[in-house]
Formats: sequence, C-alpha cells, structure tokens
Amino acid sequence: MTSTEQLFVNCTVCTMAGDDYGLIPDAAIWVRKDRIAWIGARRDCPVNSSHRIDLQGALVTPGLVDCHTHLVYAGHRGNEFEARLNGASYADIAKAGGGIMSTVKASRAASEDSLFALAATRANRLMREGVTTVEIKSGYGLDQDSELKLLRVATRLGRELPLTVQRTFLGAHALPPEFAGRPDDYIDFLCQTLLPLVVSEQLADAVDVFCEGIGFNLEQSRKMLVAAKAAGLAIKIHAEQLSDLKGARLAAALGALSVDHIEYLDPADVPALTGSGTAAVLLPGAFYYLRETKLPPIASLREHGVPMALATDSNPGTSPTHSLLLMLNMACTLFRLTPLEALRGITVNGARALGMAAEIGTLELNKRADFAVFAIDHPAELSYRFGDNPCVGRCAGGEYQSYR
Ligand code: DI6
Ligand code: FE
Repeated sequence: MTSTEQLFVNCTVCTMAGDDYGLIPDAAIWVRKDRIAWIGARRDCPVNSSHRIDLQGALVTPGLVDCHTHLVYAGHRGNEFEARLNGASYADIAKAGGGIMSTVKASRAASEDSLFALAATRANRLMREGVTTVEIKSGYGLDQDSELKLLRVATRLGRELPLTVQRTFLGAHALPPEFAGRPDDYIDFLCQTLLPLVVSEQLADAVDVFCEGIGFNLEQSRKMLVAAKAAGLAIKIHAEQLSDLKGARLAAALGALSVDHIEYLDPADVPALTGSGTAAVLLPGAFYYLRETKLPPIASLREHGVPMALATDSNPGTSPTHSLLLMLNMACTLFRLTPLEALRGITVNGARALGMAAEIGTLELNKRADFAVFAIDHPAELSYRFGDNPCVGRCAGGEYQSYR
C-alpha cells in the first residue's frame, strides 16, 4: 500500500445505503487517495496492510452533510434575543434597525479576511461533529460588492479547509434599503446585473430565494429561479416558512434540488414535489428558535416518498447554532422523525438536496472517502442524546483526523 492508501479496521460501518442503516460489524474500509477502494466485513477484505488505522470499535457513518447554512456573516443578534425576552416585538427591533438588516450592515462593513476567519470558526465547529460537506449561502450583502465578497469567502472556505462547500447565491434574501419599496426593481438588478457576475466569476453552484411575506412574492421568486436556471445554475427555495405562498410547488415544477423550511406546506401540495426528485429540507433549529407551532407535513412527505433532508439553517437571526447533531434530536423530538429518517436527513438525503448523491451520502465503493467516526454502539444514539458530541474522528476526501 502507498502512503495514499489507508486501511481502517476494528469498526462497525453504517453505510446508509438501502432501506436501513446498512450496518456491517467488524468492518474494514480501504481508502485509496480520496476514494473508497473497498468496504465490507474485515474477514473478506482483499488487502492486508501495515498502514492500518485501528478505529477501536467505533461506529462509522457517511460524512455528515449540512445542506442549508448561512455561515458567512459578521456581527450577531444576541442583543435582539435579550430585547425580545424583555418584551420587544419583531417590529420594534426592525424599526430600531435590527433583524436581517443589522447583519447586512455588519457584513457589508467587514473585510473578506475577517468574514473568512469568522466563517472558518463556525465551519470548524461543524467539522468537529463529523460534517464533511456544507452548503453555504450568501444573503447578508444585498449589493453587488458585498454579495460577491460573501461568495468569494464561501469559495475560499472550500479551497482552504478539508471540507466540501456547495455555494448558493441568495441575493433574494431581503430587500436592501437602496431598493426600499421597489422589490421588482431589486429582483431585476439581481437577475440582470448580479447573477451574470456570480456566474462569470464561478462563485455559485445554486441560487436560492426567500419566498415569504417578509421576503419576495411568488412572481418575484419565479423570476429569480427562472433566471438562475437560464444561467445554468441549480435552484433551491426558502418556502412556506411562515405562510403558504405555494413557493414549494413553484420550485418543484422548475426542478429545484430542494424546498426548505416548509412548515406551512399544504399536505395536498406534497404530490407536486414527487417526480422532480426535489428534496424537502427540514430546519428544526429555526422552528424551535422562533417557537413555531405549525409542523411540516411529515406524514404526507413520508407517504409520497419525498426525500427528507435535515440541516442547521445556521444563521444569526433564527437558528444561531453550529451543531448538526443537535438537529437530529430536534427532528425526532419536535418533528417525530425516526432516528433512521433523521440520520438519512444528514447523509444520503442531505446529499440529494445538493445534487451530490452520486458522490457522497453513503459509504459505498468509489464514493468520496468522507466518513465520521463516533464512540457509540448504535447509530440511533446520535439522535437519542442532545448537546453531546461523540465524534472521535473524521475523514474528508481520504484525509483522516483522529480526535481521540
Ligand atoms: N429564513 C430565516 O429564518 C432566515 N432567513 C430566511 O430566509 C432569517 C435570517 C436572519 O434573521 O438573519
Ligand atoms: Fe435559511
């Protein structure tokens, strides 16, 4: 075996391929460069090598996928959290310049280097739990230079960290003050001026839009997503988070990779998500933090076989967390997902929500050598505990790091 070949032994593998966990006790994983060259029961392993890594009886899952984050931003909103608990309303806070626009102000003022340092710290917290792929949106710039700056930071994170980064252009996150009262003009600016620059600099893999009463309406969302498709980018949507504007139907009809939040998605609209392969991305962190009570239509998503992904929605306003493992417990406790469904949500279905299922999300021959190592006996323990991190090692593209 050469130095780019490693044999991992003495572990239970949870492949997440097929209808169950895909458990292989006393397994071996042969990694060659950044690929899985062989995986199965150690007794059947075709290679015997001195360059072996003993995982000490740990449980190995596919590398975790956080398929919805807003990791690149400056400032925080802890003051607003305190104000709200002292009785201030969202309207009071917005009037005082709070909310998304306070994060936009801080992000516009921050340098690319300082934004990189802030986001890298957040990404490292996710990686320490076993995350190997993360989706990162823009959306706190809302002008040409700042949106490009945020996307350059996201691109740099993927280049400088042992982490796969999928970048999403979310210029249609909120209406900036320069376009106050003129949302249609802002959408035209995004589609005709900013999107072409994002594409020419190759700064995004997908485009997203916040389709909501406090965001953009259905027609403005359609315009943004149609322009994104015409520019050759994948599309996603923040839909039905606070009301039912039929954004999920629109995005699925346009072939979106995912429809995200969907607390207010009408169960009767779920069949419209099938056929296009669109994944539903559940975001229990924002649901919990906003003390939302309207549950996503989980039973209908299950009935119609819509892949359910799960993500942190890490952002300073409605989901200020850097723990994807916590989302597992929240998905089970708040949304009543089973532990198997929840773990699918941050592995194989997280990969689907990013259009990366051929590359990652399960532990199978020739997939990327992305896996997480946990000091637990059964995968359900990952959802059972909350606020705990049993990750003792992580392999990203064949680069292994032990945390023991
Ligand atoms: N939905 C959300 O919950 C966040 N953005 C979005 O589209 C809120 C972002 C923030 O409050 O900073
Ligand atoms: Fe979000």
